[in-house]
Amino acid sequence: MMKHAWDSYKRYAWGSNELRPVSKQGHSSNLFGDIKGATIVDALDTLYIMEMFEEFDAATDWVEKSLDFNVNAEVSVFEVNIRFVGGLLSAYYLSGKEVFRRKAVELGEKLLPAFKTPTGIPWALLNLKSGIGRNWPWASGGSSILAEYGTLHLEFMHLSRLSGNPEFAQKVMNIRKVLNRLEKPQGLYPNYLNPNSGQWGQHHVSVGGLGDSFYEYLLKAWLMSDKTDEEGKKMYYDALQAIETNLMRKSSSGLTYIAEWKGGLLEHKMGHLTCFAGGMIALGADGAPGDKTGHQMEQAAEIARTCHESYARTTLKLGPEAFRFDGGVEAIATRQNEKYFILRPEVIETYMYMWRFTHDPKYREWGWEAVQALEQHCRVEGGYSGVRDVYASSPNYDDVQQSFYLAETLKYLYLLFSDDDHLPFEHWVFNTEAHPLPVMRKDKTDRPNEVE
Ligand code: DMJ
Repeated sequence: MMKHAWDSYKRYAWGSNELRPVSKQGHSSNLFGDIKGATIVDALDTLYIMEMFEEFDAATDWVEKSLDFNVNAEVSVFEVNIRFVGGLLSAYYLSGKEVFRRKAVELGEKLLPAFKTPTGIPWALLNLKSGIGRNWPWASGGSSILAEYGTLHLEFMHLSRLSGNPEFAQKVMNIRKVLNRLEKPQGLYPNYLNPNSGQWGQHHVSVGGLGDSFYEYLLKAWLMSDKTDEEGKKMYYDALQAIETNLMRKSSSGLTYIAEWKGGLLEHKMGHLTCFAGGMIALGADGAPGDKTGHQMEQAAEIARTCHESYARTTLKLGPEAFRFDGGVEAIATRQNEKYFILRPEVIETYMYMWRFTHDPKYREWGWEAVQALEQHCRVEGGYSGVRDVYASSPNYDDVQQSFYLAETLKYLYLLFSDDDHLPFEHWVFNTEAHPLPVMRKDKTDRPNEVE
C-alpha cells in the first residue's frame, strides 16, 4: 500500500504537497503557504521504518536540494510544525542524517515570530518572510485554537535539545503557564483563547477537532521527558477526569462516546478525530493516579469498540467524519456534510495502541477490515483517494491523497502488524502526525534510541 501511494505521488505529483490520485496531478492546500513537498517530508520516517531505503534516499535528496522555507507566504503554524518539523525530526533521529536536523532547526526558527503576542500564546497563521502573524478569521473573537497552540510542545522540546537554543522550550513552557493561571469551567479547557487578553473565547470543548492533540501532548510531554515532567502529567490526568465527568457518555445500547460541550450543553456527536482518544487513554492508563489503570483501559477499549462500530455501520466499511448519538441513531452520521472519509488515521491508531497493550486479536482483525475497505474503495490507479459518502453504494472520490495517509494511516497499520519491539513505547513517543520522537533520557545525547 505504501509503495503504491508513494510511487503514485512520485510519478504524478513529485515536489507538490499532495497528490490528486484520480486526476493524476499535484495538489496544494493553503495550510503550507508556498512550502512544497509535504508528502515527501511526512513520508520520510514511514519509508525508513518500512525499509524502503531506495525511496528514502530519493526523498532525502529532494529535501537536500529542494526543500525551501524562504517563502513569502502565510502558513499554519500547527500544520507546519506537526508535519514538517515533526517529520524532519523523526527522519533525523532514525537515520542520523545531519540535513534533517539542520532543516528542522531552520524551520523552527522561522516559526518563532508566531509567539510575538502579549501573552506568548502563538498566532495560528504566520507569514514566514515578514514574521507577521494573525488568527483564523472564524475563530471566536480573534482567538488562538487549543489544539494548535497546544500541539507544539514535543517538537519544540526537541528543537531546543538539538539546537542548544533554550528559546523553543521556553516558548512552549510559557503556554502552560498562561493556561495554569486561568479558571477552567468544570475543569475543562475551552477550544478558544485570545492571545491578546489571555482570556477564553467561546466555551466550546472538544476532544476532537480544535481540542484533540492538546490533551495528547500533555500526556506525551510527560512520557517523552522520561516521566520527569510532573506538570504535564498532572494537567493530563486532571483534564481526563474532567472529560470523563462532563463529556463521556454511554448510548442506550451501551456504546461509550465522547460528546462535545457548548457552554454547558452537550452535543451528542463524536468526530473521527476524537477516535484517537482510545489510543491516548490506553497509553496513559499505566500511569493513572489512584487505582484507575484498569478503569482507563476499559474506557479505551470501549472507545475503540464505538469507533469500530462507526465503520461497521457504513456501506463502505470506512468511518464517517462525525457520527451521532441522538434522534434514534447510534454511531451513524446523519448530516450529509459529515459522511465523508479522508483517509484519516485515528481509528487505526487506536487499534494499534490497543493491540500493543492487550494483544487481543480483534484489533488486528479490525485493522485488516480497514485494509480491505481501503483497498476496495479508496485505491485507484493513481494512488489512494478519500471518499465523499461512506454510506453510498459505491465510492465518489474526493481526489486527494492526504499526506497524513502516508505519515500516519499506513505507518500505524504497519505497526499494528509488527512485533512490539519495533519502535517500542519505552523509547519512542509519536507526535500527533505519527512521527516518532525519542524519549529524552537525561544521561544520553543526540541519538539515544537508534532503531533497534
Ligand atoms: C493529522 O494531521 C494529525 O493526526 C492531526 O492531529 C489531526 N488531523 C490529521 C489526521 O486526521
